[in-house]
Formats: sequence, structure tokens, C-alpha cells
Amino acid sequence: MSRPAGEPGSAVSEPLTVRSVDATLVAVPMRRPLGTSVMRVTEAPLLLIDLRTEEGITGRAYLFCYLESAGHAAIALTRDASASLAGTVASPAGIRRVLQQRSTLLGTRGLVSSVLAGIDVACWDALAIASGLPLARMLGATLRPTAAYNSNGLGLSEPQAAADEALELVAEGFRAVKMRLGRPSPDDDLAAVRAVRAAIAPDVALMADYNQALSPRAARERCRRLDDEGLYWIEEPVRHDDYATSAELAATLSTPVQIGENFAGPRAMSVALEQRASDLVMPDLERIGGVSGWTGAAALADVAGVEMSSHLYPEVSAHLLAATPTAHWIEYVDWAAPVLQEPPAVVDGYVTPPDVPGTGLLWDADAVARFRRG
Ligand code: SMN
Ligand code: MG
Repeated sequence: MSRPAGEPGSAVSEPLTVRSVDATLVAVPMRRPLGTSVMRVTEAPLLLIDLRTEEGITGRAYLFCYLESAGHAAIALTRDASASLAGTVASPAGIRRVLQQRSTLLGTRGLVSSVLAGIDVACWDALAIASGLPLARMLGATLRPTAAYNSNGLGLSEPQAAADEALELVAEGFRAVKMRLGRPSPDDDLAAVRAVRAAIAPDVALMADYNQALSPRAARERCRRLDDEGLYWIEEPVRHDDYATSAELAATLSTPVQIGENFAGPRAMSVALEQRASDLVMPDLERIGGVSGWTGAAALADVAGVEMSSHLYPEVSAHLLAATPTAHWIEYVDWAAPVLQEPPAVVDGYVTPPDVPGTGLLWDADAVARFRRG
């Protein structure tokens, strides 16, 4: 028996029904190509996800696929998910149940979990749009700003080039930048850190990211040498799942150790926190399990009293960090900006979630057509 809308226990809006989940692959050239310790990244392969509902509302998300080949595989996985979800209620929890069951024998890790996360984000976007609320407010937060660091560029370049680029990145309106480390010679890393640190103002934070380049032995030696060089954090010095060495570094260095972009869901983050594998955490929307995974991770960070930053996805992360009790920094990259109608604005070094229903992700159709690969 249904009750009039507005009374306790009554439904105030009809549930949305999934019609399809569509995926489009684009490869967007990066304004500042990025040389990391493992590979040079010059273009961003992005999977654009559109979750269409019978009610006419479309929720959106994108996945950074690292390799174009992974993007093509993700299209096939999304098509499979779409067939399973068509006609079901658009609910993140319900979708997760259906897709986890479908993927259990295959395994719900890696690219499979990324696709599940992307669909989760798109579903939350659709629900927030249907409610007329920005995602941050849907999650119970206000539209509060988060301090951003400029993570575009600053790859493994010569010291002078790195210093010049760091100044350009600060001039784009930031009070913090991130450089990459992991050159073959520790002396070259040290020279680059010193050049960048000397070039930027003392109150500009300088993060540094090894992208898992070091063996435990090399990490002990190289991080110790960088410990008094004014770094704000040292990110992923060793293999991402070597929590024992990471914990040892966190315990012995004065500079905070940062990990998290490779946490596969909140459970992995809970193990890392339990082992005190880092001083700080920075889950990745795609690997932590979308909005649903993020909220679980944010609760864990809150309980542990650990500051939590984001990895990539500044558009959605701005909403999520607004709702994160221990919110720290938002990683700002402009990699998706060319295919977005409204890229996030950075004002005085902060990113604020936009005051529009949903996440605010809308594709620029002309740009999508131009960069399309599948
Ligand atoms: C990173 C992420 C994605 C591509 C290249 C490098 C890096 C970061 O680990 O944290 O920004
Ligand atoms: Mg990183």
C-alpha cells in the first residue's frame, strides 16, 4: 500500500531504472606529458561511462585506463555489465551485488573492479541528479573547498627544467606541487629536489612520488638522504603492497610516507592502516571502489585518525573530500579537461565541488568525437 508523498515512510521519488551502461574510449593528449619511474605518459586513455535510465536521467563517470589496450578491454566489460543491469533499479548497492556475482568466477580485481567502480560513480551521479543535489550534499556534506596540489607534469627531467616547470605549475594558482622521483642515480633525484625546492617559495608544499621504483634496501638509503630536503611527503617509495617496508620507512623518516593509489578496495586500505604502512593515505576513486568504496575508506581513515587525500579524478574527488572527515589534499590533474564541458576551477589553490545536481561531469561532444578511439 502506498502512502502520500512526504509522510513518514513514504517514497518521495520513484526509483530510477537502468536502461543501459554505455562506454566510449577517448585518448586525450596531455598538456604536460609525464615521465614517471616506470613509463612516460603522453596521453590519457579515458573510458567515458554513461549510465542511462528509463526516466531519461544519465549518470556519468570516467576511468583513467593507463593503457589504451586496457580501455578497449574495459569497453567489453562494460558491455557485459550493461546486459546484466538493463531493467534493474539504479542503486549502487544493488548494482554491486549483481556485478560482483557475475564477476566472482573471473575475479573482481584489476580492470574488472575498475569497471565496477566506474558504474558505481555513474549510478551515484544519476541518483544525485534525480535528487537535484550536488553529490557532496547527497553524501551529507557542504560544498566545502579542499586544498589542491598541481600534479600536472614535473616528471623525471633535468634539475633546471624541473625547477622552471615547478614555477609554472605554482603560477597556475597553486600552493603545492608534486614532482616525480626514481631516476637511476640517487644524486640526480637529490639535485632535482634541491633545484625545485630552491625555486619555489618556502611555503609552497612539495610532494614527491617514486611510483614504487625502489627496492627496500635502496628505499632505506635514498629516502634517508631526502629526509631533510623539505619534502611534504614521499609517495610510494617501494612496491605498493610491501606494507612492511613502507611501515619501516614511515616509522624511521621524519618526512611523512604517503601511499594509497593502489589500495584495491577499503579492505586493502584497512590492512595497510592496521600495519601502519604509511602516515597518510590517498585512495584512487577507480581502485577503491567508486563513491561506495570511497565512503568506506573515509570511515576507516577517520577511525584511524589518518589524513586522506585523493588520487586523480579531481572532478568527483572534490565532492568526496568535502564529505571526508580527515580530508587533506586533492590531487589536481587536468587530463580529462579537454573532453569536459565544465572542468573544475582552481581558486586560490582550492577546488570546490560545483553547485549543480550530480557530480557536474558532462562531456564535450565535439571533443569526444575528435579524441575517440573506441
Ligand atoms: C601517477 C598516476 C597516474 C599516472 C601517472 C602517475 C602518479 C600520481 O602515481 O600519483 O599522480
Ligand atoms: Mg602516485
